[in-house]
Amino acid sequence: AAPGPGTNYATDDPFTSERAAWFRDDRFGMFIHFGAYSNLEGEYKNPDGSVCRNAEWIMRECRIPKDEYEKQAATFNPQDFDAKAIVAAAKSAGQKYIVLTSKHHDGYAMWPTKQNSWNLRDHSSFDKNRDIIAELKQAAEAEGIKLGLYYSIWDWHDPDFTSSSFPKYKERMYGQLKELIDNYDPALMWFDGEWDADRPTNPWTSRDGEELQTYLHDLNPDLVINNRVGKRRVTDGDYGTPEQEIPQGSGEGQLWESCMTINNNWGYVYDDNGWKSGAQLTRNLLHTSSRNGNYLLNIGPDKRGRVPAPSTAALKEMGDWLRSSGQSAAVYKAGFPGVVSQPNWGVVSQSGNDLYASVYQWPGAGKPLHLTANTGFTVNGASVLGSDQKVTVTKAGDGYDITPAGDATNPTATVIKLSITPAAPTAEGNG
Ligand code: H79
Repeated sequence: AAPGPGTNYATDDPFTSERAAWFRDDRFGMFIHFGAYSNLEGEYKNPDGSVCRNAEWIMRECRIPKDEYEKQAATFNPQDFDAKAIVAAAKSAGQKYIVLTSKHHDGYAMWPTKQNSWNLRDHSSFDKNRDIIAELKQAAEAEGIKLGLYYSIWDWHDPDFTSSSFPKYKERMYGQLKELIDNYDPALMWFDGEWDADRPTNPWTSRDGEELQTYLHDLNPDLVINNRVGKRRVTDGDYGTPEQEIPQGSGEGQLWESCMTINNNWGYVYDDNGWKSGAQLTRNLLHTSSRNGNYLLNIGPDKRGRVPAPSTAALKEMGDWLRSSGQSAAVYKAGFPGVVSQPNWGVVSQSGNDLYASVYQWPGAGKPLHLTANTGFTVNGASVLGSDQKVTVTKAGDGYDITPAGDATNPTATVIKLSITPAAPTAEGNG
């Protein structure tokens, strides 16, 4: 891949394709898990009265017979799905793109596909004139937010998802993907379910992944695609996809995006109250961006399409932090700091010749925060964002001590901005 145009970044920011430049800049997106499973809201009652619990995996994990799963999906009526409200929630969080599950492993299409009738228009109790993906696209576009679509390669519903009749499945899959691109012009495709399932063996191969990328880029060369289009090799897609984890490294030359839930499930579960705090989520975002990653944070609307209020509240808390005192500069268009090591008192990101030290553990007035330098640079100035307190920077040991005069301004993270001049390279390398 050619080096991206991200001249704002630290010098060791990973190379990427030109088409993923917006993705790298944007840093923060909203994931939406919404499908026929949402209609069960996290539990299935067996004929014998026993209850089985799961979210988007409920069809498989609860061994719901296909006809029973189809029967419940026929009552699915997300009449309160409000694309404008969802986009407003994303905007309030500072999220720049949205990725909606157009089809999860249960194979149920959330748009009026012509490939089969297993979809929200033809197999539901929903208004036949509505198309929630079209609604989301329109609402997102109006607010300058990009739309991406999740699509599961694995399909529990289509009988041709087996090795012997796989070509028939693949043809319908290609047909569905063309519909998605023609109808909704997504900026990004998020594949999933490419792995080797135990039974039946997932027939998807690396070769299938390569073919699919070529097919999609012939339709739209700008389409950003995640690495689960293939078998998650560095060469598959535009970026890596750690799930429910925040890696410590900086991606080793590959862009990455960590997807995570706000509570404990992707799909809606009525009594899942394991909500992460806005402060924790904000620190996750800071951690991710300071390691060259994106953060894709999930909401799971209920069976009527409503977003749980605690999700909306957490998202707004994140946006409030980002909007306050210019702190968003520590996240957007910022990345791994080439010149310093990550400290244990917070995280540091770099954008051009500015370093942003997001401090979690404030040392107390007059006590130093130490930064270990990897290469030579001089510090031209330092300030606490949103505060006029003085910050003293002195050379110390293997780097610099930053000593603030006053107290932390923010319990989530207080950002100290340092303007630097990197040392000119010498004959021996970096001086
Ligand atoms: O869409 C979300 C997940 O459904 C999907 N990827 C994210 C974005 C995903 N598919 N598989 N996996 C994640 C990993 C597999 C987890 C499993 Fe399980 C453990 C499958 C069976 C045991 C989790 C727990 C699902 C059912 C029980």
